[in-house]
Amino acid sequence: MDEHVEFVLEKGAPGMVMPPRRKCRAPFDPDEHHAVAPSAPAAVKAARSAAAADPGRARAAARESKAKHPGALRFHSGNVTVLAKRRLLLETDLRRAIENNELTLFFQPQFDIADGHACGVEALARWFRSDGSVVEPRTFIPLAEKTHVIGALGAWVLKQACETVKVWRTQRSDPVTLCVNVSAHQINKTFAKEVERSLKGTGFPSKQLELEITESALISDAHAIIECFRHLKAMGVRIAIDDFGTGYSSLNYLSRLPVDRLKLDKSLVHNLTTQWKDVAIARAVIELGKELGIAVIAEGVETERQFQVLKDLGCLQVQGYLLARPTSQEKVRAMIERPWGGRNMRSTSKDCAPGISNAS
Ligand code: G
Ligand code: MN
Repeated sequence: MDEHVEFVLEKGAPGMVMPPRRKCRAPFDPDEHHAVAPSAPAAVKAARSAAAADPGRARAAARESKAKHPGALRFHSGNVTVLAKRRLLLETDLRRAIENNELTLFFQPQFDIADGHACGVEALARWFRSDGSVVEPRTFIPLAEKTHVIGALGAWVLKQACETVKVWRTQRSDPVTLCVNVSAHQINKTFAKEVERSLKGTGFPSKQLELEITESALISDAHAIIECFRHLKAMGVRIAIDDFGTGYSSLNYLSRLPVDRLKLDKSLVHNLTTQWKDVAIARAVIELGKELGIAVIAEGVETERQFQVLKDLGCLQVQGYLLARPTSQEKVRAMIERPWGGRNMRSTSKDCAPGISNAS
């Protein structure tokens, strides 16, 4: 057996019994993990003493195991522990970051292809650490999801975004739709109530808020999520399916869920100029949206050629680096007041695409 071993077992794993509490000397949270495998007393003994010697490491290892192998009995080597330890540190930092306002919201505008009118903004969190480094959401969101920090993080993003965007107006002085990403891990019985509280607390109109959930999240726990989103819909909140076209694309939830918008995934958009099959899929999604009365926005539009293909396919809305990168609230607020964010247009009367010199 590895010298640096931790014994971890999710509570309630099949075939295992919990030890009586008084006999369980390992000093970590009993709700979270650890139990005894009666058939392996020696292993348990060794693992327990290792865990008792370094409970922080044991807890981190348990979390690692729980995320990857729920319900399993696992032994961790030192290597895994290094990763788990790093994650534990990051988790502590992330909790502190939320409390200390180290998180900032950036916004990325969305535009109507027909005339460049800004139709929405997507709120995206950035974590600026005190040492000057920036942590991208693709690093800290999965971490937040695994460690339950996601609830606090999601609540912060929603409240902050509503507070910031409520006075923003587009060039036609209509209010801008605010899109906020929601993780499946945030959704529980109280989620709709929490959203309602944020809307009331900030005075943000519910019909201007669009919550984005990924397709894969819908596969994992469709029933609970659909229930919750029905409540949200009844409150007037809009619903979008993020990264559409990459998950299992079970179309069945489109008829069960009150979806307002599909976000065509950036990987599909990326391949539009090289893969005829992806063009066919994009065309099908755009047509499907039209049939169902659901808006379709293409995300991750990076080149003029992609833009042109989308326009030819009848896509009506775009978001991506070609038009604007996610940026600070001051910059994006100025952007949405002008067509195409104020970028130079290579416009003709028929063709109104952004100029190549403007990609930043
Ligand atoms: O999963 P979701 O679609 O919410 O992802 C949004 C992420 O995509 C953000 O991190 C944002 O910075 C990034 N993003 C936005 N526009 C583009 C783009 O044009 N290209 C690429 N590669 N990423 C983009
Ligand atoms: Mn999104």
